[in-house]
Amino acid sequence: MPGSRTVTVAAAQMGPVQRSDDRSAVVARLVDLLHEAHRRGAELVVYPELALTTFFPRWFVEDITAADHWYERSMPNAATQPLFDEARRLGVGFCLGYALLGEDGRRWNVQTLVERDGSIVATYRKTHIPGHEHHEPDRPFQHAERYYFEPSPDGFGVWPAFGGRVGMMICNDRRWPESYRVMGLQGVELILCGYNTPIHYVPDPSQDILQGFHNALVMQAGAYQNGTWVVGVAKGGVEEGVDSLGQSMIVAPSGQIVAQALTTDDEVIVATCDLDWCTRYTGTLFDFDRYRRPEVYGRITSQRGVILS
Ligand code: CDV
Repeated sequence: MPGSRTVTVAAAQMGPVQRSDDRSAVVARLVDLLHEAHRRGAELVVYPELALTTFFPRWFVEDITAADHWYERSMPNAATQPLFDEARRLGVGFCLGYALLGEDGRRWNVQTLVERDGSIVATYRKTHIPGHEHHEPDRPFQHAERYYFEPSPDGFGVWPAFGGRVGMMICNDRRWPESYRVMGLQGVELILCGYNTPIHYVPDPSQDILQGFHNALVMQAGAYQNGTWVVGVAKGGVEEGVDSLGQSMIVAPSGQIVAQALTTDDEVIVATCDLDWCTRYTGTLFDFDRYRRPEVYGRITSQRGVILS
């Protein structure tokens, strides 16, 4: 039976964004997805990681300033203002992933959460940056995120928004249990996560066939073990020759998938998330205060790699 605190959330999956697609064309797609989500009752629309551009870390440039045009200098800006305006007019909030180039020249992979009245709740900077720092010419495509983005020093926050407690993470963050747990320890009820996941994992192609399984595995486990809703949103399909996973999903605190995308294209899925449902898990099996043993978890924060004992 639904509780009193519900939020209807849309995962606005996107198909590919090609290199030649300009911001205004992409923003028009985002507005179309917003309209579809609004028609279906959504109060919050979650877009993918790096939603405004193609996944540009697949190319390496010797001079990083040659990549500056992939980054936003501010948010909102002239290109994204139509999305902000339309969302506020409809009274729908959203979460948008993009690359940010700060005034200090630092580069971040971020998601900005915007409330229904158009106010910015927070901008989260990606914590776990996968891939490589240098050009690897033997790869079929680059994954040079570690060249293009710094890892955030902030960690994972949780903000009061949409009548609940909302956290954010970006793509690779979803594979790490620490991401969810740090938010779980702040009472998170709804985690928003955009992603770009190529099907072909160059360092170990045996994982290719498991991409969908691993995607669901980590988000379902993270949701269940922390008693939270998780919304994972892909940019899928064949983008500049690279086939990427769709399978956007909304996962309940039980770990069950309540909605999942059927295509790898622009597609909206919607679920009404009962935030009070979280306490069924955080108040029982995962009553952290009662059952956790932080005194024996010291290695989690004091150590990075494996130390053989
Ligand atoms: N954009 C990402 O962070 N992608 C990563 C890599 C490893 C493919 C991911 O975890 O999906």
